[in-house]
Amino acid sequence: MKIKLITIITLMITSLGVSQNPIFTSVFTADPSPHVWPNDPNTLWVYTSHDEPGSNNHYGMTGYHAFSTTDLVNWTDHGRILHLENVAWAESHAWAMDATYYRGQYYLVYCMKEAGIGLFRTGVARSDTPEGPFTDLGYVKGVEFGQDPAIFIDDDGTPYLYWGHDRKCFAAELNKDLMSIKLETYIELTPQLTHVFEGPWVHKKDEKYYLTYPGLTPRRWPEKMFYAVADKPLGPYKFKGVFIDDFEGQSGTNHGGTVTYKGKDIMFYHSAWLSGGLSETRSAMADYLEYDTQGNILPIVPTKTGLGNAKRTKTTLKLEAENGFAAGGKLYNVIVDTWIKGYSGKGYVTNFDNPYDHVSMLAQVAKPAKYRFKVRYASPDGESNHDILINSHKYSAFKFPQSDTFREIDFGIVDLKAGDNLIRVFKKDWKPSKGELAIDYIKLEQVFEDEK
Ligand code: FUB
Repeated sequence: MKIKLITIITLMITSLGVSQNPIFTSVFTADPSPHVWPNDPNTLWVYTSHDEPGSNNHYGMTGYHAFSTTDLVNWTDHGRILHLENVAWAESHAWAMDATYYRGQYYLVYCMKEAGIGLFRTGVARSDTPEGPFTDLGYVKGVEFGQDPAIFIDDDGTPYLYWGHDRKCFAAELNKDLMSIKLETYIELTPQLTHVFEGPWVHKKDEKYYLTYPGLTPRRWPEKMFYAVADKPLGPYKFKGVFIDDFEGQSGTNHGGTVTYKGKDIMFYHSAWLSGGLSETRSAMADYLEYDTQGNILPIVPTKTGLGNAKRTKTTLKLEAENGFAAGGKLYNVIVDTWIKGYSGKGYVTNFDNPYDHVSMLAQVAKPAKYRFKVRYASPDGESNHDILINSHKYSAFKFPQSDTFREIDFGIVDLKAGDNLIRVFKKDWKPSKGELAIDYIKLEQVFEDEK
């Protein structure tokens, strides 16, 4: 009955065309971590973990995504930014994460189970761009059972780490390399956080520290979101109460964080709305967060209109060719170059010299759907001919007209399947091209039923 109701709600939302929740409908996302980086107040970033379509459990979670927007309606999914495969010390459970900007670089702080012993560790990965891909640096020393880490940098630049699972929550100041905690600052916050289960997140407002967390009232799932307030980052915290109660179509877990964007506070969390009520196949949600005059958080009741722009959110997957290898694809006999100027990201892929030379990029989506496929390229020496394979389907004889500079070309609508899709741009095997193709990025734009 519950599943039926969710399906009806989802259909109504889609047909009204105004849905802002779930915020991303192209891919399953959980544990959202929202941020505005100090050097770019116009862009909102959301980092998420990723649920595999069809799995409906957390055990097979393997990687993370980054999303960005400048208008809360049009979102870019920057694809997979870190995967279990890229973390030598880990074996499974790419669960909740957080991100931070610290001393000029971007960090992802995440949890995975350590290979061999199966203990949750808090990993740290770094990138010089907010969209990654991120490179693992190892796990934080001094943290055991490091599930659900959240990092908070105070106004004076001091970094703090919070983590917790299974009805416990801990915190400590981090050393400046973010790779170990200051043992003398380590504190268990559990007794201060009534009902705490996991997923702590700290934000500061009006000189107060707010610790929000998913919790369970005695022996009762699903999780609700609670909060506590302190005068210092490591407490003592005063328990305040629940601010996201049970709601229709929620998942067993809840988890999220808050951000101030363009003067408004927004709470990101997750539900099971996109999967039609499959409890462990989740999707990120966003609603405004408000306080009363005493600084108490007002209850949030999840709404389909979400951030209320009267327009449905639309996500475009943008995959930088030069990141193909780190983000689940491959560079086969091609190289990354920077000679032709005007590329986006860190470069482009070129030198498709021989038949079968190719670049592949990974597109992860929630459901079988149609996407508009665009490629940004240059081909200074003349037209170049290439095959494009989406999974095993060959969209052959793509012509890239001569272009000295990078430009986007629209190749029309393509089909993606639920889960992992490999998009491969091949050197054509039968007809030599005059031009030397340079691929900057590919884009896959969501196409809604009423837009076809
Ligand atoms: O997403 C996997 C796990 O579910 C997270 O680590 C928990 O907080 C819960 O959301």
